[in-house]
Amino acid sequence: MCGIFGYCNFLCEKSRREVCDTLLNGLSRLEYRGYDSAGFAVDGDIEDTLIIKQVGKVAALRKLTDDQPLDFSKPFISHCGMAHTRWATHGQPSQINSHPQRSDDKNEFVVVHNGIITNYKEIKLLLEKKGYVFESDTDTECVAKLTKYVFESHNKELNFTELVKTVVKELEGSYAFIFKSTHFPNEIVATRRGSPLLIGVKTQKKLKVDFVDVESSDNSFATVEGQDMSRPALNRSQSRAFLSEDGLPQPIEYFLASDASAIVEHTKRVLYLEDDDIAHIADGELHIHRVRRSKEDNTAPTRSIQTLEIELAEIMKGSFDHFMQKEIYEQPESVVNTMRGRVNFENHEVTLGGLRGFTHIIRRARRIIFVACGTSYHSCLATRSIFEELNQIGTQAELASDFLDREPPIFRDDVCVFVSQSGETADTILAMRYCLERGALCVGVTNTVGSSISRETHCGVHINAGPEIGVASTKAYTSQYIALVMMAIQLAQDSKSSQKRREEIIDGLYRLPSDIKEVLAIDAKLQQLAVEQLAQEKSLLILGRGYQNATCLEGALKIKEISYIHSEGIFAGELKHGPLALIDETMAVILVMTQDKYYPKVQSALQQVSARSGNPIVICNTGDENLKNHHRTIEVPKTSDCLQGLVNIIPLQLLSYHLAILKGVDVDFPRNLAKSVTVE
Ligand code: UD2
Ligand code: GLU
Ligand code: MG
Repeated sequence: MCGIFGYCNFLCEKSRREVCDTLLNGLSRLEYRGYDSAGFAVDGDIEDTLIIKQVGKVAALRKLTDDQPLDFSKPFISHCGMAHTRWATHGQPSQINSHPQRSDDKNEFVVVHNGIITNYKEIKLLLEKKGYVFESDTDTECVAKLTKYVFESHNKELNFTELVKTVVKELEGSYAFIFKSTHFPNEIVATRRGSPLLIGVKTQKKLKVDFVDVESSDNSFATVEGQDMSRPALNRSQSRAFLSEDGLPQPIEYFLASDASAIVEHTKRVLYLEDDDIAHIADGELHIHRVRRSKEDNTAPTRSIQTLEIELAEIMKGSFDHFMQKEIYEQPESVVNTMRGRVNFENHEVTLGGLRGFTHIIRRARRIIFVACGTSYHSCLATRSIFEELNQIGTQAELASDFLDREPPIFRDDVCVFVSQSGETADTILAMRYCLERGALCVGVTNTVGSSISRETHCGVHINAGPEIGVASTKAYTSQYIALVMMAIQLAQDSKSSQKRREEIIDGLYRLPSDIKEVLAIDAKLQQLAVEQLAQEKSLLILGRGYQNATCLEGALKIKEISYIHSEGIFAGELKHGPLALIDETMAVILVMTQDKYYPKVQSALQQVSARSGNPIVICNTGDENLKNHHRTIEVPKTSDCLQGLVNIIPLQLLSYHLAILKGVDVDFPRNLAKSVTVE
């Protein structure tokens, strides 16, 4: 989730204008990551901190900045500023929820944050008891306020590093942070766990060494006689990289960012922070400490300063060629983000905060009606049967456009679930309004906090997959699927009879990240399959049954939307009723045949296809020797039947990607399609 940028100049004079421009340009570089609001903090005129922030684009923030009554020519010999693009997870996109977040109205401590603090409610409660008044709905604000609280409860005697260390020890979740404080002018502390953060270094002269020592907490705060405890003893030997030849401090600039795309235009010398590193920049020096000093801490004793050889365009996508590929590969993490703070794997419970207060109504529903378009519709199909099984409520899945055409009867005791990555899909919004008018309970499942669907539904679930840039949806599909499975489990939570089944599914969810990784590991084989066998095809059928019907439709959609090869997902049960006529030795077929209760029936589909000289590629579970010996196979790990579709879709996503590359398609921007379909 979204972007962080920080800029520190030491002994090299910059005007306020230059500082603001550097911060705003840094944010522009991070725009591609997706965001809903932006803001930054710089020094004011009298030992204070200015915060400028608002909802919307970086260009609008630039304009807002220009409109401030500030002396932009004011020079700063040394200065630390920080900036943020926000993708809301806690609280709507609004000016007050934008970052930087602050400790109090004097901006004593300000912080920018990427990620989610899962225990923020407990911290907030504690601070409220101590008299702190919160102004935003973000999880981040509690971090700013906790910092002030810790500082004051230690009689303001902690140095900045120790302070942040004490604060982050209390935090759970994932984060990258930059802290700035009026108590520590011209200093910045940055730390991370789970979210990326790197630091670029720019000097005129060469650095003495190309690494920074990780300082152990033993000696870095040793009390030097006669010296104030509140400042770390300067330990020259430990920041030897930043001294010039003559041993004197030299002019230096630091750039902190979520990824190298925002840094590379300034410097190619970068240092990547590791989880639990605390970076302190002060007096032109960068010091790195660890949050916890533990004997098991086996991170390296130094952080090397590397030279980026790559070009901007490459960095944006990390080591990936396209956003779609990056997003496919992100799935082991994005599925965890969807479950984070919601699934308790130990006591096998699911708690979707967004449905709190509504579960009893949903349980009493006459029908559950899913309404969605495209890939989102497939996530509904994939999970419909687990809803029916666990809850014994009639559950139907509707394409929003067809639903609108039909204007079907909708009643007050219906529960309608609207699924959309962007939350702005026009057809789905219209269907939602239609159901709202008829008094049904409307539930949203979306990736975008503050979107129309998120706002207008009665309740819902944010899938928290992080921004998806590639037009062909991949990680949003798996996260929507999981959100719906979690919902089905939560609704059934009181039923004793389904307890074993729920536990089995939750255990499957636990293994999911490693299952997905296992499939990603056969990517080279899939690429080869695309090159040698599938790229030449005019048409490709994908067959399956039961839970895998959705996989077939979604796999075929991926292939047609980005490789432009005609592809159809076919319910294997329907084969005899028509599609079988297409099968001969030239027709390309992929058969999804993982082991569940439908396996024998899919086996008969395989026989029907083989009997017409078809030679399908079979997606099967690892170790299915019988299939392996007689067919071309793609092997995937076995999981709970109702989750198998999450694993099975991955090879089809990868195949569609490779086919698109072979066809020379601009993968992230396929012709005729838009990411967010906001017209009917
Ligand atoms: C909420 C916070 C999350 C974290 C967590 C801690 C937000 C956006 N989420 O997550 O940041 O603090 O609590 O427990 O602040 N909703 C709709 N329609 C939709 C999607 C969501 O009405 O399509 C509502 C939902 O009913 C809830 C709110 O939006 O009232 C937040 O939904 P969520 O899924 O982000 O909720 P949760 O509890 O996982
Ligand atoms: N959880 C924070 C918020 O919602 C940060 C989100 C982000 O990574 O942009 O404000
Ligand atoms: Mg879409």
